Amino acid sequence: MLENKTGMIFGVANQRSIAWACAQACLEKGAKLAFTYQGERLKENVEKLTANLDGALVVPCDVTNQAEVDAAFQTVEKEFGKLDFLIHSIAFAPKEALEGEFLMTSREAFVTAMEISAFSLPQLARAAAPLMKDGGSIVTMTYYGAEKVVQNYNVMGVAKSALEASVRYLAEDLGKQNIRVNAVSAGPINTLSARGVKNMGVMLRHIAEKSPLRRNVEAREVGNTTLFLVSDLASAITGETIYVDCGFNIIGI
Ligand code: NAP
Ligand code: 1JT
Repeated sequence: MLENKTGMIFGVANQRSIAWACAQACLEKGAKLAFTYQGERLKENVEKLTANLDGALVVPCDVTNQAEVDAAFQTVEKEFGKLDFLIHSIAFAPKEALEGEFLMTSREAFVTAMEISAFSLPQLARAAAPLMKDGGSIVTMTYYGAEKVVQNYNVMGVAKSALEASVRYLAEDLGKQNIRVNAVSAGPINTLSARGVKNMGVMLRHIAEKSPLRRNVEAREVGNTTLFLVSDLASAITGETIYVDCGFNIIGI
């Protein structure tokens, strides 16, 4: 399904990362991938995970460093010649902003969360578009806290709202070039990011009880929906946020 297609994946920290599940789904369907990592700390992890993949690229890319972003896309252009899809699976907010009241969010925490979790999408889309010569597909990861108040999600919810709105504006801008832009709204998954979150266990149990499917979502399932969105099967879908959450978001009381 993705034979002859090349993709760039941002946000693999370890084997539990949603980005890694997306990568596996795409690799199974024949895609050639470039992985980016943030900082030396994660270099070894990503290199180990990708060691036995055919023709995979591994490049550093901290989105707060524009020179690194430019260099990453230059490497991909040089090695792959073109890009068909980009998977954005990056978010960050200081830990203290993900507990207590949103009211108390510092200027610094707000700006950091918005820069890394929201601005990075238009930033990467702008760099990717010139390489998407035959059109393309961009997918980002979001969460329900963008839309409804979820205790402790706080400034990340505000950043995810900005991210989802960015998906719509980018879809309009890039539609002319046959580049589609969508978001996957995943239910909570126990990844490295989520591990630091207070009451994650309580939330996972609540969803296992209340969601229509009576269970939590697996990263593999988020990967499969992302595969669908980057493939030609989704050729008329753009600007959307698709829920992969065992139906939890449709429940009122
Ligand atoms: P993860 O494995 O920790 O992935 C988050 C990634 O973001 C890490 O690779 C992290 O690198 C990267 N990142 C942070 N700051 C960065 C920067 N300045 N430049 C480049 N990369 C940076 O956690 P995950 O749960 O898979 O998260 C992936 C995406 O899914 C996020 O957008 C998250 O909001 C979204 N999501 C997660 C859930 C969930 O419950 N897990 C639910 C819905 C949506 P470092 O480790 O170096 O910081
Ligand atoms: C970040 C973190 C982004 C955790 C994230 C995230 N996107 C989803 N999650 C999981 C989550 C987090 C909270 C939550 C529900 C789900 C942590 C590091 C910063 C980026 O609240 C109920 C807080």
